[in-house]
Amino acid sequence: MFTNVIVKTPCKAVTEGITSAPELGKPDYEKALQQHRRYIEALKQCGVTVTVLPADETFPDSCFVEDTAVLTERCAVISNPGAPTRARETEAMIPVIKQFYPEECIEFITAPGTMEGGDVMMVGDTFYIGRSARTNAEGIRQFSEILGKYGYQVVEVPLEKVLHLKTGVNYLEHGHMLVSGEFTGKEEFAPYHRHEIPEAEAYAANCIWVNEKVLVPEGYPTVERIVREMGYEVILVDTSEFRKIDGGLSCLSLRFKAMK
Ligand code: CIR
Repeated sequence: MFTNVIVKTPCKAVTEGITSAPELGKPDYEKALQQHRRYIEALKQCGVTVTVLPADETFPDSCFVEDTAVLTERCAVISNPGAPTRARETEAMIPVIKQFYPEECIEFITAPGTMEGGDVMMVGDTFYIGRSARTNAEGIRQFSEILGKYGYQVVEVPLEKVLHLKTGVNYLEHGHMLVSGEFTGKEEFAPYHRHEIPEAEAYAANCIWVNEKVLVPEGYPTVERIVREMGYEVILVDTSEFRKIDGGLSCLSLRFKAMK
């Protein structure tokens, strides 16, 4: 169960966030703020305490806090984002994470290692990590060494096309996994009950489980039905503005069980 969530208000510069899909247009700032507020309400419905950090105009992508850390039940790992414009987003997160984790349980990925939290998927005591344009071999080596100390297992998954691991695969607990595109046939995920997402709804493979409820992006009826059939209460959240800059539901928060 998660006790806490950290989010960060989108800044005005969110319109200049990194995107692989410029044809979708730039996010509308006001609409992004509205959608973010609704996202916070949805998280509160899941029984977590939400810490809302103020917007930071220095970093257009800074609302995607997931990429700055991996927060486990035994330690916090501050990442080193591989996107140069995002590398220093972690600095503002450290004092916030210190409120929830004892200093001796806070670890760091350091250069030349890079890692973004969007590449890390937790399945019980196993952490799958995508080797991507943002997370490199050295970052994975450091992450494995750190998590090994805390009794966790780390499994590397090479990515072919998508930005982050969780762009295409998400674990929704109780054995359920949403998989799309390049992840549908991956052997690593064979032990799970894999629900294949059709290409037209691939964006919505990025759903999040929060304390037995699941947040699903609005406008993807097949994914909504699949998640309802798992037996979960679904909360729909419109993320159209974040999608324009490759952001999904998971990217917008850090969900965790606080250690203090
Ligand atoms: C980026 O390219 O870094 C942002 N525009 C999107 C980050 C999405 N984060 C995530 O999937 N965890």
